Amino acid sequence: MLHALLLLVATLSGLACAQLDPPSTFPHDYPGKPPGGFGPNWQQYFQVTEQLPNVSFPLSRNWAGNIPVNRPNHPNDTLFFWAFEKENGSLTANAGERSNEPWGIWLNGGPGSSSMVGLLFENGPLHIANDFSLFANNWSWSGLADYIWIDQPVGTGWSTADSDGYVADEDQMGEDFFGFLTNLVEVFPSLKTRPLYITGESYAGTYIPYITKTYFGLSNPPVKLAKVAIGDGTVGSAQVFEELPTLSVIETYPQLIGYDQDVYNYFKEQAHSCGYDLNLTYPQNGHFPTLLPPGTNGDLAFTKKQLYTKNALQSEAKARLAQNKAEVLAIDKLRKRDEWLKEKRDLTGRPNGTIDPWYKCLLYEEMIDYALNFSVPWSLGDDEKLGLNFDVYDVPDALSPEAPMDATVFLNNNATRAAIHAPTSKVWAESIRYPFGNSVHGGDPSVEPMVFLDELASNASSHNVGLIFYSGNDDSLVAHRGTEEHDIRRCTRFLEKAVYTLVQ
Ligand SMILES: *[C@@H]1O[C@H](CO)[C@@H](O)[C@H](O)[C@H]1NC(C)=O
Ligand SMILES: *[C@@H]1O[C@H](CO)[C@@H](O)[C@H](O)[C@H]1NC(C)=O
Ligand SMILES: *[C@@H]1O[C@H](CO)[C@@H](O)[C@H](O)[C@H]1NC(C)=O
Ligand SMILES: *[C@@H]1O[C@H](CO)[C@@H](O)[C@H](O)[C@H]1NC(C)=O
Ligand SMILES: *[C@@H]1O[C@H](CO)[C@@H](O)[C@H](O)[C@H]1NC(C)=O
Ligand SMILES: *[C@@H]1O[C@H](CO)[C@@H](O)[C@H](O)[C@H]1NC(C)=O
Ligand SMILES: *[C@@H]1O[C@H](CO)[C@@H](O)[C@H](O)[C@H]1NC(C)=O
Ligand SMILES: *[C@@H]1O[C@H](CO)[C@@H](O)[C@H](O)[C@H]1NC(C)=O
Ligand SMILES: CC(=O)N[C@H]1CO[C@H](CO)[C@@H](O)[C@@H]1O
Repeated sequence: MLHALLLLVATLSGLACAQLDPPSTFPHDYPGKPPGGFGPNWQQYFQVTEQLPNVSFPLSRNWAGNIPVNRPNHPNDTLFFWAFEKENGSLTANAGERSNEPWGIWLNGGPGSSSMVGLLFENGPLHIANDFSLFANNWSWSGLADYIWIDQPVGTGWSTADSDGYVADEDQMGEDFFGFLTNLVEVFPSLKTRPLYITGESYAGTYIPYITKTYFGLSNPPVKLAKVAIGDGTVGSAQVFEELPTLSVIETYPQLIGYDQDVYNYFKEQAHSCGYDLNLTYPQNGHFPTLLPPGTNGDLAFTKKQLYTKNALQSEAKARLAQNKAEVLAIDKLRKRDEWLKEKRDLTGRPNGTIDPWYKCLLYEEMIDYALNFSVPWSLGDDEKLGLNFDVYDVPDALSPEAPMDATVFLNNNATRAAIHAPTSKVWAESIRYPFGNSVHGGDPSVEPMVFLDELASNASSHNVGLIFYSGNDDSLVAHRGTEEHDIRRCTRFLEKAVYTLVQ
């Protein structure tokens, strides 16, 4: 179960690049929609009472649908939620009741990934098997507390947005989130005073700190935040969560480099040249030096990375591998690239340039390409049918073929859609390239939460809100070493508040 939790989730599918405006979508009005503002009378409307296809096992009572974020002039900007209660009556308790019983929210990342993936493959009560049948997950987090999976920001998953209503940045994301919560707690009034745990993974490592920051700025928040927990989160820069930890990933899984000591020494020296071998102590005195962007060789444009799904990352790696092979054949280019050798360890003795200094500080890309090209079993998978067999989120998983982890069949089925009150104005996609600022080419313009983590931790201390960062051992993309680095770097004074869990 913890293993499954670590699968992170995002793809580039969804929005076609050809279209200029992001799509306009809107919620569907199902029969029995109450008139007027939100209140407990909406529980009946949202309750999932129709039979879900392929679900032949009992589920706790659950509610689902779209709720507006209260953004002025954007009535179709909504978030989609699917809530499962812990025990009969717990989520429908009256205002002020069960005030010591926590409730939780789960968020997937992306940016632009649906939290339905977390629900259906990681920590929810119903799971989809490889053959698209459904089975009960007996270890759902809804067995611990009333739990709600939420698609956000607006326009993600089953959430809706008009074509100029997508969030501009993370601050707007935070405002939208509290607009939604303000309405949600009118439907389930006991949630106003019960301790809230906001949990999520991957790019939720950017969302959750911004949501928490927004919360601390509200004079009268609609909920009572108790803790936040971020798994394998992108709290810092891509360099810190991706490039810097590469050596530690290789040390954990030396089979990635075929146990080759020379190759290991090369990566080690490269990590040192790039300033990635920071020695962490607790308590840490002072800040670490600033790391320079690794993409300085101009050949691999290095922008703040979108976190892809396995499939998208694999095709990226595949493209790089193809390019690599072509370049190995082009002797002139190779010679040109060999000029890098002057400043790096001399590898001329190695056959066919098996370690390529051209990558400079892009150690993560180099590690993956190396494994795909030279290390069994990954090197066996260079085949369209087999896939590449490199699961960036779970290094020891070399399944061939990869598990499909595909929720489109279940969620886009009309009976499912109607039962969970999902929109009819869109097709559910696991992930979209999120169109920040309503531009299909827009990336996230907000600064990384690492920049305000000190202040966030200080606010959290004074509000008695716990911050939990946890990491999976097998995730190479957002690896634990990066989490240790950014938290120790920024939060030494507050580390007593943080819990580090290395999930085996
Ligand atoms: C759950 O509680 C409701 C009232 O809150 C009741 O009508 C219903 O029968 C209960 N269901 C089960 C399975 O206990
Ligand atoms: C889940 O629990 C049910 C009821 O206790 C049991 O029948 C089922 O086998 C369990 N499923 C798994 C995968 O353990
Ligand atoms: C909201 O959706 C409705 C359809 O339900 C549509 O008629 C309306 O134009 C949309 N509003 C905006 C601002 O996009
Ligand atoms: C900290 O709290 C103050 C209000 O006391 C708020 O204005 C500020 O945005 C918060 N900052 C963070 C990073 O939480
Ligand atoms: C970290 O420590 C190791 C040995 O203890 C040393 O080789 C390395 O240079 C140190 N890194 C930095 C950045 O000081
Ligand atoms: C990758 O491996 C193949 C053999 O499997 C070899 O022909 C090719 O040169 C290697 N590529 C690089 C970049 O070394
Ligand atoms: C239901 O499960 C079967 C496999 O048992 C699968 O073929 C089918 O696509 C599933 N349907 C839905 C709507 O999930
Ligand atoms: C699903 O519903 C839509 C209308 O909302 C309809 O056009 C489509 O044919 C339905 N699909 C199936 C398989 O019934
Ligand atoms: C320069 C060099 O070592 N070239 C070798 C690369 O690998 C092929 C086959 O694996 C050899 O034929 C080359 O001699």
